[in-house]
Amino acid sequence: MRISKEEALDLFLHSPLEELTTRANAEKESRHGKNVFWVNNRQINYTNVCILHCSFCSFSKIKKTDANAYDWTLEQVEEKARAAVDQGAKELHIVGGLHPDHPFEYYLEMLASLRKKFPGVNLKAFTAVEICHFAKLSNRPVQAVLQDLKNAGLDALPGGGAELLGEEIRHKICGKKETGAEWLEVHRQAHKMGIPTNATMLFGHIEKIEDRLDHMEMLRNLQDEAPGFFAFIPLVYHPDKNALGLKVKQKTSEEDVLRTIAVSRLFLDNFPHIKAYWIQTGIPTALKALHAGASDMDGTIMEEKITHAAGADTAIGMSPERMRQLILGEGLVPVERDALYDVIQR
Ligand code: V47
Ligand code: SF4
Repeated sequence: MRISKEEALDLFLHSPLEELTTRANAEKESRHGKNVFWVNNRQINYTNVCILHCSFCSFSKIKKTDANAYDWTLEQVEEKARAAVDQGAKELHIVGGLHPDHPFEYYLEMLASLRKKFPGVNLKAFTAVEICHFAKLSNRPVQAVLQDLKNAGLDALPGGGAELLGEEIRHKICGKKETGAEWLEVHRQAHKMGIPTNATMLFGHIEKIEDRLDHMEMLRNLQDEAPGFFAFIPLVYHPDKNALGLKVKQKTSEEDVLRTIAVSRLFLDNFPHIKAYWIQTGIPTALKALHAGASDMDGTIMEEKITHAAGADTAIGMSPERMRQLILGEGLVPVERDALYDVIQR
């Protein structure tokens, strides 16, 4: 039976950790048995120049002239993609800052040329925030933008930019970003057009547990109305070198991460997967999360910039062999997938 927000809050605050994780693990096993999904992928962050300045972000640069600002050419993007595909990548996860100058055609060309050169790889590209930016740039509705991107080769949308969807907390941490309702609308449109997506949640900063549950409820409602989410990804806030870090000195605790994963597995009963994003949780916590409701390890990643700009101390990627060994070491079954959750190898 579906749990309410009040029940989820009670579980989060009062259930002994082991009872909670055991219950979430049973839920995960009823869906996926011992299977743990992972993808051979690469993240490609094509630029860090961004017209926004979210309080938690250490990655973006406002000025193109900043010493650390970069903006890759399509050839450079292609080089990164080739290196990944040569190593067996099945997914390219492409996201970047909101660059002030590139026309919408730049992004279409990026997808079209990658699709042509690397037909076997899934293109999981552009957060809802970027999609809204493209809609403004091209002065066209979101649906038309998504259709053009789909025609150019887009397979799926990643889940970034969701942060926390509730109005009040969103205003506090990223007031200039598109609203929660706008984020949801992009994903609604994508799902209706047959483009699957993910959903993230940035937690462990100044929010209340109620904000997390409000966020999850909005996602659960959208998934009921217009199904299309594959995975929910709790993102652990990292406080180095960003404005929010002046208020929040430390990453949240392992217990908070495990409780969040477990409650999300129980609450989001219409989501196929909960991800343990090892880049942010650290590998030991991600492995514990696999016994607390998570059924997906994201991937090999190869190059991570956003969390590492904010002080992540994990490696920036891992080999497919290590991924398999880590999952096997937990007594679980590694299942290699692509971005659309088609199984490559069990
Ligand atoms: O949207 C920014 C977050 C996101 C920080 O869809 C931060 O499969 C922690 O969305 N500390 C990008 N997080 C990452 C993302 C993602 C990752 C893995 C898989 C998928 C998927 C999506 O990173 C941003 C923002 O919410 N972020 N700054 C920070 N200081
Ligand atoms: Fe720009 Fe995204 Fe960073 Fe916000 S989180 S400043 S939109 S790159």
